[in-house]
Amino acid sequence: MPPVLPPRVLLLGGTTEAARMARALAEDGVDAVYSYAGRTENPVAQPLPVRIGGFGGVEGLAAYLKAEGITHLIDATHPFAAQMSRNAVEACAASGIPLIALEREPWQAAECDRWTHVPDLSGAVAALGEAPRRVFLAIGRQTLDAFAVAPQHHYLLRLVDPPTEPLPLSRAEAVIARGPFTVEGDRKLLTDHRIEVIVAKNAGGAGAEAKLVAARELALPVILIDRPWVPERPVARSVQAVMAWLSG
Ligand code: 3Y8
Ligand code: NAP
Repeated sequence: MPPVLPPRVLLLGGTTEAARMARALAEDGVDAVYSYAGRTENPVAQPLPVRIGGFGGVEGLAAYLKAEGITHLIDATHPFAAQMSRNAVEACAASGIPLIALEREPWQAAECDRWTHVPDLSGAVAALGEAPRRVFLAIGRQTLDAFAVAPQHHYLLRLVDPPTEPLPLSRAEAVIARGPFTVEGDRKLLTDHRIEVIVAKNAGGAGAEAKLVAARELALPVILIDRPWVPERPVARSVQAVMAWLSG
């Protein structure tokens, strides 16, 4: 019987859940690497060795898994990081390496919530309507240009880092802040900027939920963008479930 090698884990991170996963792996002394895409200037430090940057598509990831002797992949990326999740499923299938996704549940509306669910960014633009509105566009930086077709609105943006080039929206102002956010902070942001509607991704999780609770308290409407499709794969809803999978 060949000796069972201890696991060597690649943790695809960039979320609150990934940070919790990193702490559990570090506390258990698991040999693991935390991976960031390199989207932000100063990502939060992690209690694991960190690598930053893309792998170079499916082939690049498969080569990394082999070169680094990875035995398990935990995909704890954001539900909207669909390309990364697709690549991970493909690379692990090609490499015969087990994969699990640590994924948070989508947010569910409460009775009193005024939510409109839309399938994608263009659905969100359409849901805003023609009449000019004061919009909190809480979707980050990467997909702002989808709203350039609706310049009549006043946009409040929240970005992790100061923009390095002009924003694609003429009537926009940006606050620079990194979550997790608080309800009181988001309630103040919404009232100070006289926001009439929020556009957000159905990210789930606690790190971005504050604005939805603040919107509920202020009886503001929310346009919520559905998650993109990701392929079938094993999914865990808790760090403990992933640790059990790892020791299984
Ligand atoms: C680089 C790592 C932790 C992780 C914190 C979570 C919570 C706070 C809320 C709003 C919504 C948004 C955005 C958001 C949140 C957490 C989590 C989450 C939303 C950091 C981080 C990285 C990123 C990338 C960044 C995106 C952007 C999205 C801002 C670190 C802080 C809008 C998503 O400028 C850019 O290029 C930013 C890009 C992808 C979405 C976009 O398309 O612009 N996240 N966010 C990760 C990497 O390099 O691999 O810098 O430390 C992580 C977090 N952001 O450690 O507790 O878990 O979701 N991130 C969304 O959900 O809608 C903000 O403002 O209310
Ligand atoms: P994406 O569109 O799904 O991925 C695009 C490419 O970025 C991937 O193909 C990969 O490049 C690289 N990449 C993505 N995540 C990576 C990671 N964790 N480690 C190494 N490379 C990564 O990704 P995204 O939506 O831009 O998200 C990027 C990061 O931000 C992820 O860590 C995600 O968890 C975090 N995040 C995203 C959002 C969001 O709204 N999208 C919200 C919060 C946090 P190669 O093909 O070259 O390997």
